[in-house]
Amino acid sequence: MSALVRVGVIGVGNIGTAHATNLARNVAGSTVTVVYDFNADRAAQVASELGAIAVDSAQALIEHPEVDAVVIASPDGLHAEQALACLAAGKPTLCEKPLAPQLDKALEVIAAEVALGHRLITMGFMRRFDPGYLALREEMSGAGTPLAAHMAHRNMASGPGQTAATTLTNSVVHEMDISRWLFSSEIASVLVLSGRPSPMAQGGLADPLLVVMETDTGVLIDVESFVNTTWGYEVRCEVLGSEAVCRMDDGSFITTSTRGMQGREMPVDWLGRFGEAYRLELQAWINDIRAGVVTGPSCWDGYAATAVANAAIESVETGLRVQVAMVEKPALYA
Ligand code: ISE
Repeated sequence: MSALVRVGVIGVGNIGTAHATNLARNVAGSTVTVVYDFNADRAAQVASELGAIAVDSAQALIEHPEVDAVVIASPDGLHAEQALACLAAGKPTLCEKPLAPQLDKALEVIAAEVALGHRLITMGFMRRFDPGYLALREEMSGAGTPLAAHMAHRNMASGPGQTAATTLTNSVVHEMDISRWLFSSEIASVLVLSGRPSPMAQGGLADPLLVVMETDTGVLIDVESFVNTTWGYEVRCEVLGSEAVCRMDDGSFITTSTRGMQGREMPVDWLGRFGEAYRLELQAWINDIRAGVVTGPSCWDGYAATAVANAAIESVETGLRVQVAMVEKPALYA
């Protein structure tokens, strides 16, 4: 491996471009050598801005001799097959969430990594690197027994073709992961309620959703998921312990009071809210590669979050509280 980790980025839409730019400019120890996007013009533009080359397939990028490590930032449905190709090529990979929207695909990746016998894939659950969530987890340790949590995850506008299922696998998957991380427990059951849809929700989308989860240790978590605020992007989390309640306000935005008004700027999307978390996540990943270790969120974390999301989809369809079924955890992820 050269002195710098040479990264190939698959998918240079919103988040892929942010990752590529961070890796080329804001992360120590890495450079971006190759990009791929199904939109060839977009790939060529990002490549020329970052001094990389564009290739014409994800496979060509994964196998490229000047790619030491891969970032998968393609559409969700392609993550698993590209992760399998990275495992076959033996290259360390940062895979954006979800590992796969479907459980069987996530399990295929787990099986391939277990067969390989060592971890190569890190999941892009960037909230675990967010200073706000880290401070919350630290504060919670002095709040007694965790009992409940109230979370809100609000996006400006739904994407084209968005459904309740994709809201769960693409968006609420963050709360499914961060709940496992905050409470060091698996999610045992989930119930999803949808009420009156917002008039801003297009195409009959059920929005907002109320997602109620219970961990296997009995912590109750409610998540309001709303993807059509029109006013801004917000992520909130409050944890109730037996001795204190701890609230993470929305990042590190400063509230200003003046002339009878009080307010602050709001981010319009996740890059505005979690920009630093993405950079820290990438820096940790590059540090790991240079040290020859893999310590970030694992394929098991990806699989577990997909298992909860799939149970949540079943709950939307049946209206029932659904138990989350998971396979036994392989020793690789102990
Ligand atoms: C997006 O893909 C993200 O990962 C954001 O963090 C999340 O807030 C958004 O809902 C997703 O679509």
